[in-house]
Amino acid sequence: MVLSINRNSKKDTTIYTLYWDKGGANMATHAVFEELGVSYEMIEIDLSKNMQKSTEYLAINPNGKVPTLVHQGQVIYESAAILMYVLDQHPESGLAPDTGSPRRGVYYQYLFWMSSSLQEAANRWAHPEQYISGEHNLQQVKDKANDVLSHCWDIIEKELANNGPWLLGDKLSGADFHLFMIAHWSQRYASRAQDWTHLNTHYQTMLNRASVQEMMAQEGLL
Ligand SMILES: N[C@@H](CCC(=O)N[C@@H](CS)C(=O)NCC(=O)O)C(=O)O
Repeated sequence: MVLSINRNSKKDTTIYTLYWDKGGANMATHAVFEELGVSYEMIEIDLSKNMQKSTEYLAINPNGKVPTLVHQGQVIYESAAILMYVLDQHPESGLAPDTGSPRRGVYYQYLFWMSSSLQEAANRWAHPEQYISGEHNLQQVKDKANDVLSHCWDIIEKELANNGPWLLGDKLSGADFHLFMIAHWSQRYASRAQDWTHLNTHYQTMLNRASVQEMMAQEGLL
């Protein structure tokens, strides 16, 4: 399915193309497109049909994973990198701290850390078979991932309690969209972000944003 959102705005000199799957790691950038009000098209890569491993898609993203962004002919993969790149095209949005400001460092910190620690643990919990051969020790992989997830939620909970309501304090940023995405996935995990007080408030607040609701409606998640 190809979804085209064309807002015919004068600033839309190029359109973003995002390869996606329902509820995949595309959710954060998709919501950010809505938040920014830019034009974009979404090309569905149905993971249930293994489309991510097709020759055509592997030629675009050799990892065989979604999301992938194409902008001005440039292919970019990795959800956090895509999010940061898109926000750098729209500095007026204020969703990414100014380059060189101390907050920019914290913004990098959270996006890199979520990508390499939180999101990675989420993947290990959801897909333990990707990390170990055979079926005997899958539960051990999940148990360990569960511990890491809970530890990560503890870290974020403390940060939100002391310096919230957003990851960067009083200012919403792209990092909050990435956190929302992983928190949303976690509803089916043993370690759910929603079981931490401030994380749950963050999740519900993000969920109620018009941009997030629109993204979820378009992805068939409501
Ligand atoms: N680190 C990558 C992970 C992307 C990822 O794991 N995507 C999943 C969907 S949420 C996927 O495409 N899985 C298909 C597969 O592994 O075959 C990112 O953040 O972009």
